[in-house]
Amino acid sequence: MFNVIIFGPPGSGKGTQSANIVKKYQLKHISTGDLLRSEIANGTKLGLQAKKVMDEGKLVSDDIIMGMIDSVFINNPDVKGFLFDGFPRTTAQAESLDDLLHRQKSSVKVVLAMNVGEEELMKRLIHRGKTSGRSDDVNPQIIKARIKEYHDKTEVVLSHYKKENKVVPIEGEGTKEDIFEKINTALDKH
Ligand code: B4P
Repeated sequence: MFNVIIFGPPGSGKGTQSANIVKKYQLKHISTGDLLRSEIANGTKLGLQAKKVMDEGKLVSDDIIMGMIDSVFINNPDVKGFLFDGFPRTTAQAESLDDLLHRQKSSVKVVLAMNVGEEELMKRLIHRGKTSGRSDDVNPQIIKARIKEYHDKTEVVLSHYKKENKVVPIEGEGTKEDIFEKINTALDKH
């Protein structure tokens, strides 16, 4: 299996570039953010729990996230590979993912680490908030809390994959097309 992680702070282009990557490389897209928003839209118990946390800009618990990932694995036994978008966001999630893939005699092949400056992140998310209807994009304080949560809990996940030489840094500022070109070059080497 060809398993790829797209990694980066909120607003770094993970969701945007994922759409192009899954189309070109025929991978199954797993966005934990999209899965959570779908639970919220369906008004499930899990969705209600998650909404409260997401509206504070915090990370949803590892147990909830791993439960969702387990279900996607069970429902997609024959894929060529997964593109993990916005996951793993903690070291515990990264270790659980390693175990899950190991049981399938597979592993993470590449981690695309999107680099975007904080000013640009704020600009993009505030702009998206005008049309997205996402409650976590409209308030600059919540966006700042999400970026802080990234620095406090998520950035460290990169060291987990750096030890295994799997991280490819991608300059994430510029046109969406140019950034996709850089991602193509990185993935084609694998
Ligand atoms: P996510 O859905 O993952 O949200 P995100 O990080 O804000 O989105 P993304 O990074 O994909 O957006 P993109 O840059 O593409 O998470 C939302 C919340 O869910 C989290 O805060 C957390 O509470 C929870 N959650 C999700 N996964 C979790 C996990 N594993 N563990 C715990 N909690 C979890 O797009 C941003 C904007 O930039 C768009 O408007 C886009 O058009 C624009 N853009 C993209 N590329 C651009 C470019 N090159 N130039 C200009 N604009 C660009």
